[in-house]
Amino acid sequence: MKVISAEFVKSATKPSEYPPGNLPEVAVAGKSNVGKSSLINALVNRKNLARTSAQPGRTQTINFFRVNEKISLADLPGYGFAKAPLEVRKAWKPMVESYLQTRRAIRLVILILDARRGLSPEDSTLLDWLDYHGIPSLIVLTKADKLSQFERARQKKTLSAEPLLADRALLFFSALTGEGKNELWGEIARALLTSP
Ligand SMILES: Nc1nc2c(ncn2[C@@H]2O[C@H](COP(=O)(O)OP(=O)(O)OP(=O)(O)O)[C@@H](O)[C@H]2O)c(=O)[nH]1
Ligand SMILES: [Mg+2]
Repeated sequence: MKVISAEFVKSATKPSEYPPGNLPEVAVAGKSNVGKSSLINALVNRKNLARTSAQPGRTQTINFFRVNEKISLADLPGYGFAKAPLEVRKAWKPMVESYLQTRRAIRLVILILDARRGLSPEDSTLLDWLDYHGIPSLIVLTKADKLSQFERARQKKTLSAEPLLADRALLFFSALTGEGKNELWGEIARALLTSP
């Protein structure tokens, strides 16, 4: 998709603060530091629209962006960062759960995994939860630039053996090289088309 405009809309921690849900929304979820904000920046061809950091736990609110006045993107705070202050870790669950439970505009949740790693217990819990609630999700394996072709094939095989991931598309992505960007936009467009 050709990105003509991309802007930050607002940050929120609870439903009363969300922007109006009048656009179809794609949420980006995953472990802390996995590359969620970087993926959003790569998708919209902007260096720092979504704030990124080498330190895990950068995104601590739900950040909403608007693309082409047509699509809303929600950058969710990451989970599984053991070193985060207790209040931050305690705030994560209600923040993300109430978002996923109440946000009617959600059309797709992109679950990002580090292409080099396996599925964490938190990833499985989230995926299970999305499946149970019938929320469409897409697995994206990011930081693919760090893997050789051989390692990719091996990783795909390992992940496909996970019961939760069997029969699911696994899309390699790199915010660094732009690999997978067109495919990901294609998947997003498809999700927006096929949803009510
Ligand atoms: N090599 C490589 N590094 C990446 C890629 N995507 C992200 N990174 C790096 O990974 C680190 C974390 O990226 P972020 O985009 O801030 O990750 P996040 O998931 O938003 O992190 P939190 O907001 O803390 O949960 C940064 O140092 C990025 O430069 C990628 O595709 N390839
Ligand atoms: Mg982030």
